[in-house]
Amino acid sequence: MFNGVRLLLFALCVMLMPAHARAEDGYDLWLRYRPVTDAAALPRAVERRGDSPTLRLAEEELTRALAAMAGDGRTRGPRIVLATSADAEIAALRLPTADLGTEGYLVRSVRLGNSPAILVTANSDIGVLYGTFALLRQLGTAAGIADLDLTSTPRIGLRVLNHWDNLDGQVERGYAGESIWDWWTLPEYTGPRYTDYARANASLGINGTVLNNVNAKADSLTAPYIAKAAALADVFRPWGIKVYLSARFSAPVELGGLPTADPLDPRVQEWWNAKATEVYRAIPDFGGFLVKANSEGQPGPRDYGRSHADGANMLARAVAPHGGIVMWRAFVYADTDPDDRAKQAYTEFKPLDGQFADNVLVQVKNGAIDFQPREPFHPLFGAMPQTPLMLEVQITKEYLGYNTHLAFLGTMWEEVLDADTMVQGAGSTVARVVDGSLEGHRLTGIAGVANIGADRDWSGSTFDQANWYAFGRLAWDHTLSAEAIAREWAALTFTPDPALVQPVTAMMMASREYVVDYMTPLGLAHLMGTGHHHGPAPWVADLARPEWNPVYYHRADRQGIGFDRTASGSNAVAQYAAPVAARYADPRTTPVEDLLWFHHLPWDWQMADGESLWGTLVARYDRGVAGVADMRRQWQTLAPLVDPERHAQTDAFLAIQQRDATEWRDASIAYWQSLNGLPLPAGAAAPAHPLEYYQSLAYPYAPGHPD
Ligand code: BDP
Repeated sequence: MFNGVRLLLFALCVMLMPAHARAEDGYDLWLRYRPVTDAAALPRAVERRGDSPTLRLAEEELTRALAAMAGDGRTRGPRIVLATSADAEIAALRLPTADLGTEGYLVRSVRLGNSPAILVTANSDIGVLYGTFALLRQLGTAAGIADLDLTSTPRIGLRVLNHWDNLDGQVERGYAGESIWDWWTLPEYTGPRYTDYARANASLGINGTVLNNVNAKADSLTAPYIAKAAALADVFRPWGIKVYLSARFSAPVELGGLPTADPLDPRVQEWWNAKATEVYRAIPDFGGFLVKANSEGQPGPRDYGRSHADGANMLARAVAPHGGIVMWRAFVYADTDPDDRAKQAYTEFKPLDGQFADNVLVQVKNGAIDFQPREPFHPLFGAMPQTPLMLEVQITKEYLGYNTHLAFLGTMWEEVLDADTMVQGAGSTVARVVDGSLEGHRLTGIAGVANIGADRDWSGSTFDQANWYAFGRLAWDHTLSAEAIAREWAALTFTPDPALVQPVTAMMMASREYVVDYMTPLGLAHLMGTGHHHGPAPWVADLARPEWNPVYYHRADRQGIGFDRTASGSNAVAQYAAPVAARYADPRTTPVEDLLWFHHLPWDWQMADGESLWGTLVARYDRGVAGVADMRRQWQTLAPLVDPERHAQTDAFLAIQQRDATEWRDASIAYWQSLNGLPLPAGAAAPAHPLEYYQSLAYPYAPGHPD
C-alpha cells in the first residue's frame, strides 16, 4: 500500500474511534465529560445573554461538555440560560442575587419565557463562569438536575497558587516534571497548555497565581520578564485569574544599582514605586507581590535593622495606587536565634500586629515548622487580630512522599481549618481567622504551593490531581468536608459508579494518616533525609545549624523521646490562647497525635490505654505500613472500573509507596532501638536490615531538590 493511502486509512480509523477509546493520560483532570447513561435528561441547548470573553468561555465549556456527555444520545432536558443579574428578565425574577457579591453564583431551575430553564446567573461574568462549572460538577457526578438550586459565594477572597518555579524551568519541590512556564518562548508563544491551566483553575474558583519561586531571582522584575508575565496574564484574564510575582527584596541593588535595599531609604522606595508602575503598565490588573524575606538566606529588611512591617509596607505603598496587595511570608527562623524554631515566627511577627499597611496580608504556613505530615496549627492564627493572615498550605508533597505516595491532603487541610484557636472562645477556628469573619477583615486569602508541572497529567500522578482539586474547593468554601470533596473528585475523575466512588473515597480519606503513621507518628516531625527530603534519616546530627538536624526535633536518647514545648522546655505552648495552651501543657490532655510534638516522655510512659509509648510507637508504624498494603489490595480490585493506563500507574505507585513505607518503618525502629536498647513488642517484625544499611542509602538524583 502507498504510504499516503495507509496514512489516510489510519487517520480515518482515528476519527471513527469512539471518544472513550482515547487513552486516559490524565490530561483532562476532573473535566473529562464522559458520556452519561441518561443523555435524554441532559440540557438540550445553551442560551448566552450578553457578550464578553468570559461569557463566551462559559458557553463554549457547556457546549463542549454537553456534546461529550451526550455521546450519540439526544438531549431533551431544559435549556441553560447564562446571564448576569443585570439582564432585565432575570432581574424581574427577583432572585436573591444581591448576596452573591462579585464572584458568587446562583444556578437554579426556573421558568423563563414560559418554558423551563436552568439559569446560571451572577453579578459578574466570572460568577457566571463559576456557576457553569458548578453545574457541570453536578452533571458529572450524576447528581441530577431536577429542581436545581446551587448557590455559592467564596468565603475567602484571594485563592492563590504559589508556583515554586525557577526561571531555568526547574520546580523547587516539584514532582511533576519541569515548570509549565516556558519562559524562553514567552511572550511570543502562549501555547494551549496555559489556557488549559487557567481553565482547570477557574473550574475550582482559583483566582490568582504567583508565577515564580519564593526563593526569587531579581530577573523576574526585568522588562523582558515583565512582558512574559504580561502574556500569561492576558491568557488568564478571561478565566478570572490574576498574576502575581515573588519579589526579591534586594532587587533595587541587583537591578537598580543602588547601594542598599533599606526599605526606609527614599531611593529604594522610589525604585519600587517606579517598578510597580512599570509592572502595572504591562499588566493593569496585576495582583501584587509575594515576599520571602530574611528566611533561609533570602535578603530582607532585617539586613538593615528594619522590621518585616517596614519591608512589607514599602512594597505595599508601591502597589497601593494600582490596587495591588502584598503577601508577606511569616516563614522565618533566624540563623542566630537559639530559641525553639517552632516559636520564632510568632516571636518575630506578633509584636508587629497593627503595623502593617491595609493592603498587606501576612502569609502563615499551616504549622510552625514546615509542612510536615502533621503539625498542630500555627500559633500565629488568632494572635494577630489586626492583620489579615493568609493561610499557606503545600499541595506538592515535599514531606508526604512526593508524587508516588497516595496521600489525600483534604483531610489535613480540613484539620487545620477546623482547629480552634479559642482566642475569642470556642469556635474561633483557623478557618474563621483566615476568612476574616472572626476579626472583621475584608482582605482575605489562602495560598497553596502548586503541584503542577509539565507532566502530561499535570501533577505527577492521578491522585495528586485530587490535592489540587481539594485545595481549590476548600479555598472557595472551607465548610465543604474533605470526604464530600474526595467523593466528588473520584466521580469526576473516574466514574460516578458507587462501586468505584465508595472504595476510592475510603482510600483517600485514610491515606494521609497512613503517611503520618509510617513517617512521623505521635507528633514526631522533621525526620527526613537532608536536602531532598526523601526517606527516613532520624539519625542525622551533623548539619551546620541545630534546627536543620532531625535529632533537634525528636531529642531521643536512652531514656525517652519528644520535644518538650511545655514550661519545663521551650514553652512554645504559651504562644497559644490559654485553654489551648493548658490542653497542650499536659501529656494527658494533649491529643495523642501531637504527643511528642509537645512532650519529651520516657519510652515506658503509659498511654491512656495502658500500652507503653514504645509499644504504641511501633504499632503506629505497623498500622501505616498495613494501611498502604490495604490500599494496594483495594486498588487492584478496582481494575474493571478504571481505564488501564491510569490503573496501572497508581498500581505501580502503590508498590513504590509500600516499599518506602516499609523502609521508613524499619529504619526508624532500628534507629530508636539503637538508642533505647528495648526489645520489639511481642508480634512486631524485626527491621529487614541493620541500621547501617538504612544509613547507607543515598538518593543523589531525587527530584525537586534545589541544589
Ligand atoms: C521548605 C522547602 C524549601 C522552601 C521553604 C519555603 O524545603 O524548598 O524554600 O520551605 O517555604 O519547605 O520557603
